[in-house]
Amino acid sequence: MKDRILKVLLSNNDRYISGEEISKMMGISRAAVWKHIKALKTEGYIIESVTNKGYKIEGLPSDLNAFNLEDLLEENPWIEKGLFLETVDSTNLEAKRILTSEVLKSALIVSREQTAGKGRMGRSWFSEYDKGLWFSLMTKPNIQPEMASKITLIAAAAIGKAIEDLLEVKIGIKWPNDILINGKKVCGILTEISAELNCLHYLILGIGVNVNQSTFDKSIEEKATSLSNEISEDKIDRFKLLKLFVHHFKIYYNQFVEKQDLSEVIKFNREHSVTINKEVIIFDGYKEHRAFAMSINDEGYLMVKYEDEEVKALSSGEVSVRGVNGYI
Ligand code: BT5
Repeated sequence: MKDRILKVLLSNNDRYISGEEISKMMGISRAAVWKHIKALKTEGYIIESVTNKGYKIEGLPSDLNAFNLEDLLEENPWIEKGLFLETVDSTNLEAKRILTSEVLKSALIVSREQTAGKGRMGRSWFSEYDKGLWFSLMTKPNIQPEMASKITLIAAAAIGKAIEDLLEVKIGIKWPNDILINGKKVCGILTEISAELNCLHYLILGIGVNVNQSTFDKSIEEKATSLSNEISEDKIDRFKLLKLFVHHFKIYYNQFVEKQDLSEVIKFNREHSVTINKEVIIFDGYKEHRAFAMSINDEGYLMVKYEDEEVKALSSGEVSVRGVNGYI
């Protein structure tokens, strides 16, 4: 009911609409209308109420809301479905759930909060209410499953570029899925797929950006930061960031899926890499190995030289890499 009243207010945002009129439309009492308006106000909607005139909506609660997501979808018809949530366990999990009941080519799920945000390999991702940009983009690219790891590189370039477009900062990419500012993690990417051996059913790209937090959980405070912390600004617009991401992602994604062209993405990853030219520890799921990260090749693989001089190309899907001296 509250959402229906909100819709009425929004579609009449150029005039006052009386409590009487709303109550007739909704088939509820005027007192009930008032109760819902009060609830909307506590959610941050700015609603003016004037005696004998009624209600008029003057402002939305946050930089990121269901309405601007709708605008984004209108500008991007290639995204078939959008979902804006107050809270969810994980936007990646929600994307998977949606796919069990709907046939979709693509979907964008954004939540103000995640109660069980996921990192890679069963790790967790802190996703505080309304402080960050927590979202998943589901697509069904016509590519082989082993190519899916390239989408992580595409996403890293797209979100990295979005951050640099929006703010005066230089980001670093810790190959392949962490975005850093001044050596601290500001964004993580989790790419999940559903596939048969040689057929990809769908891909879910989960991206978490710390935007407006000023403090972090003890367990990550040494290595995590937020955009607002790094540029000393109170409030950074998450919607603008999402919009820029979608813009850059679409360009890179189409280059890759339609022309197998990753050149711009690789260039961006190379230019921003904080992994290259460093001693690293590589975890292959069984054991840790020490190596030297030499370069990122044209396919986006990390070229490393092991201690026994063997040179190998690592795909992001296979290994986890960290620096010898701590996080980077
Ligand atoms: C990642 O994993 O960096 C991928 C994170 C993806 C999160 C997005 S949010 C939307 C979508 N829905 C989800 O459920 N997930 C995706 P990984 O490289 O494994 O890093 C995880 C590690 O980063 C944790 O073990 C912590 O040490 C640290 N960490 C957790 N939360 C953090 C945060 N908010 N900021 C910085 N570091 C964090």
